[in-house]
Order: sequence, then structure tokens, then C-alpha cells
Amino acid sequence: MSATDTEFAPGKDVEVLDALIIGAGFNGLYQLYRLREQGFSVRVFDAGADLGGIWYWNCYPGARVDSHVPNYEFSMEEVWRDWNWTERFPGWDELRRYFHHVDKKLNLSGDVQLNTRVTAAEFDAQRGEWLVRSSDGRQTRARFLIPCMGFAAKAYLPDFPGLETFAGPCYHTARWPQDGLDMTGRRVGVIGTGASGVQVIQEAGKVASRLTVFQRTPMIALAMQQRRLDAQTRREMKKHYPEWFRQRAASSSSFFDVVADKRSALEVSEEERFEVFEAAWQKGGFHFWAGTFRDVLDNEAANLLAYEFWRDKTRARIKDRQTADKLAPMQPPHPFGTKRPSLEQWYYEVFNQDNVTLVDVREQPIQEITATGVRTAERLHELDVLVLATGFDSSTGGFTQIDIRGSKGTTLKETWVEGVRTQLGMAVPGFPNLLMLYGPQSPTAFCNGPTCAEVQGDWVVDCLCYLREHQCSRIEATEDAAEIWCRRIDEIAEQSLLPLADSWYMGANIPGKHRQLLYYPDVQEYMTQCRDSAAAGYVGFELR
Ligand code: N01
Repeated sequence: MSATDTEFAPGKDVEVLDALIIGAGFNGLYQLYRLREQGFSVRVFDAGADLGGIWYWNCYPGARVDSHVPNYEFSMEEVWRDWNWTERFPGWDELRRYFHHVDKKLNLSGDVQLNTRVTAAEFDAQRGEWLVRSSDGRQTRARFLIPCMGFAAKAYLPDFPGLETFAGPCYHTARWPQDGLDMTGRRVGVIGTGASGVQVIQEAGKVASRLTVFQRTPMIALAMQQRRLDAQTRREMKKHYPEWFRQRAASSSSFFDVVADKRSALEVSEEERFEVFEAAWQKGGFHFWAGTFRDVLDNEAANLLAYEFWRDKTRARIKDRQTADKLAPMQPPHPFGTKRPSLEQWYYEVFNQDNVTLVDVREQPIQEITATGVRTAERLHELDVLVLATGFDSSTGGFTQIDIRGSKGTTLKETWVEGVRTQLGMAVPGFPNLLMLYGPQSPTAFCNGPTCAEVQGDWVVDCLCYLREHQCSRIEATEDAAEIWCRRIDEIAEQSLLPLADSWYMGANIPGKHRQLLYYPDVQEYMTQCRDSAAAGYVGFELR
């Protein structure tokens, strides 16, 4: 985009707003609700055809949230009072219905423009406004630009030779056809065994005539312990909702009930350790990840004990010894929990079925995709359907795929070529009045969506109110503050086991992407720093 392309074009449809929000998921809708309540003129643009953000795009069979309710819902009583989940970990279709319920309660969709992809945004330094262009050809001016695009806005498609030649249906999990895809009786191939792969594999295993799974790294998948929620259970749970939401907002994990024991895994007896691990396992979900001992994610010896507990439980479910060695190896493929664990229901049993083949692509690399299947070094695996569960250019990809230009005309993509640098994960030097939610260098992937939408979202709303009250029209991160924030996150990474895995937390899943920890691991510690900055008049920002 050249400067002339973005110049105000008289006669063009130009709307002028206080804030333009990108994304109609939890973060974007919460911003709309709160900013509108405060009297700001606000609009949301979303590329999808429905509300829900990630839950619009991820509609592949088995797609389901990995954070149990009520952690994964808004805390406003008017919303939860008469909403009834049927499952502890709801599926994508129920989540979509939830978004419709939220819309009905908070009356949001009148200010949401769907099917509208933001293609470019440029800060007009003279007017102190963002000029935003969207796929419908419109231009919009807004004092503040608030991207709420989640961390998985840009799907990652590896550069497999011949990918475009595959003759049958071939979809990335996050670009699944909205009207579904029947895999019944077909030969299905799934590349990737992250959270999306695990979920598709569980469903494809039930119906495919043959399922071939291409695994590069074993997923250390945890027991979901899914449960249906009946009316009586829901009534009981709702009695505690207000207290649970308060606890959630004050927790380090963003879950009201996932709290690690203060002891080290190394200082207790074997029996005590087993009890703590087993109790967390039975609770299911992320309890075994973040809710056992304080040092499991920081100390290699403690971490290995958690891995061994998981490994022994998992191997007991896999009939064939060689398959067990691939899915749950005796030695950890990387420290436990340094890649996000997926939650599974019957994942490991799928590999006991006669119609399922596991291909280790480290031993048999994928050479090419042909019209009829996937050719590895050993043979051609013939397929009717190919599923790419290959993940995302997480966090930064959503931003760098849009032509976002700051006050000096430089894009975010150019600015971040040597790595991301932000103040508090919300603002970038040179990009005034751009306030990112659920973005890089904030808790994001270590914080479930609704919790962050509220705790981080309230900070942004308060900030805009403060600026209005103090007659400031501009806020910009300082270079020094961004430098300090970046160093702080690098230090946190160094003190943890996270750099030891090639994960998307570290940006290491995308060839050529700068390797750095992209997320702040402790939500409370993070929010304390945000609140301290605000209380002292927004330290680390320049206000004008
Ligand atoms: O993506 P991933 P995902 N050749 O990056 C493999 C959220 N989410 O979509 O590990 C062969 O985790 C790659 O292998 P490796 C959730 O936060 C949530 O599954 O890099 N394989 C890996 O196995 C989740 O963590 C839910 O060696 C290749 C896989 O593809 C996040 O989104 C559901 C390859 C990618 O796994 C991302 O999950 C779904 C190649 N060239 C997603 N390139 C919920 O439950 C990549 N892979 C809420």
C-alpha cells in the first residue's frame, strides 16, 4: 500500500470512529460491549461470516475448547444466568451458539461488520487517526485501532512440494468448509499431531476406511475427563459462579481452580507425589499441566517425574510396543508442558485400530504430495482426503499479514523482522493509538480467551477513559519501555524450560521466524505490571 492509496478519498465511504476493533471473538466483543458502555463510538470488523472468532473458523470434526467452563465464558451475570452448557469442555457448535446468546444479551451484532477483512491500516500522524481499509473497499477512520485477532489468525501451510496437485478435498483445520466434510468410508490422511490433529484424528478414526497419521513430534496429550453437565450440576455450579469468576480474575493461571501445590515435586515422598499427580489427572484438562507442583515447568528433574507419570499411564493404553515407542517414548521428546498439551478423550486407543497407520515423518520424511496421496521416503500413502493440522504462525502472523503502518510509514512486519518488541504486549513504539489485545508478549496463549478478554480488556477500556478525561488524544509506547519489556520476557524464558522445545510459544514452528518467547507466562504478575503502569500515569507510554 502506498501513501497515496490510503489518502482520504473524497466521495469514498469514510466512517469516523473513536475505536475500530478487529475481530469478533471474546476479546473483540468484550471491547465493543465495554467501550460502547463508556460512550465511545466503536465498530468491529471480522473476516468471518459469523461471530466467534476462532470458533467460526475452527469447525473441523471434534474441534472443542481445552479450557473447562465456567473458566471459558464471560463473567457478566446477565450473560451466564440463563446460558446452560451441556458439556464441561464444549464443542465448536455449542460455542457458536453461545456467541449468539451473548449477542442477544448484550445486543452487539448491530455494531459488528462481518465478512469484512481488514487489509491495511495507516496512522495519519497529522490527524492522529488510523485510516483503515477493508476488503469491502471501504475506508474507516478511527482514533484507536484495537486488534483482537487471537493468536491463531494465520494458518500455517508447510511448503510441501506438489501440495496444490492433490485431487481430493484438502483442508487446513482452521479453513474447514463451513458445511462440513464427510470422511465416512474414505482414506483420510492427517499431517500434524498438535491439538487440532489430535481432535480430528479421534473423529476420523471412527469413520474413515483408512486413517494415516503423519507425526513429526509426539503430542504429550492429557486426559480431558470430559463430562456432560446435567441441570442439577449446572444449578450447583452457578451458585459458585460469582466467587469463581473473582478467583479466576485473580489467578496466575487464568483458571479459578488450576493452582499448583507450593511444594517442589522433588521434596515430597513418592507416594505423596503420586497422589498429587493422580488427583490432577482425575480432574482432567490443564490440572496436570499447571496444577501439580510449583517446579514441574521450571525444573528438569521435577519435569521428568511428571513426564514419567504421563508416559506410564499412556503406554498402558497402547497395545503395540513399537507404536507406544512412537506415541509415548521412554525418553521425553521435549520437556513436558513446554509445548502446549492437547486434551484427548480416546486418542491413544485410535492407534490400536486395524484401520489406522502411524507414520513417523522424522524417519520417513514427506517428499511430496501427489494427486493421489502423500509420498514419503518409503512409499506413497494413497488418500481420498488430506487434512493439514499444521498449526499457525502464532500471535504475530495475524498482525504481519495486514499492512499495518505506523507514524513513520514502516509496517509492523518490517518492525518485527528481528523479533517482536512491545510495551506490556499491548503497544509498539512508532505505532501510536494501536492497542493490541491477546497479542504477542502478553499472557495470551497462557491465559484462556474470556479471562484475558476481561482482565486485559478492562485495562484498555480504562486507558481510553483516562485519555479522554485528561484530554489526551494520543498514546504511544516508548522505545526504552519496549526494550525493558523485551528483556524481561527473555529473562523469564531463560529461567524456564520453554526454550528447550521447538514450539509455537517460541516462534520455532515457522521456518525463519525469530526465536523468542512470545507469551508472558503468569497472568497475575503481568496484570500487576499493567496496573502499576496505569496507576503511575501510564509509565512506559508517552501521552499527548
Ligand atoms: O497446531 P500445532 P494446532 N511436517 O502447532 C506438525 C489451539 N487449539 O492447530 O510438533 C510434518 O500445535 C507439528 O509438528 P511439530 C491450541 O492452543 C486449541 O494443533 O512441529 N508435521 C505439529 O504436530 C493449540 O495448541 C484447540 O514437530 C508438521 C502440528 O503440525 C494451538 O491452537 C484446538 C509440519 C501443528 O501443531 C495450535 O494447535 C485446536 C511439517 N512440515 C487448536 N509442520 C482447543 O482445544 C508442522 N507440523 C481449544
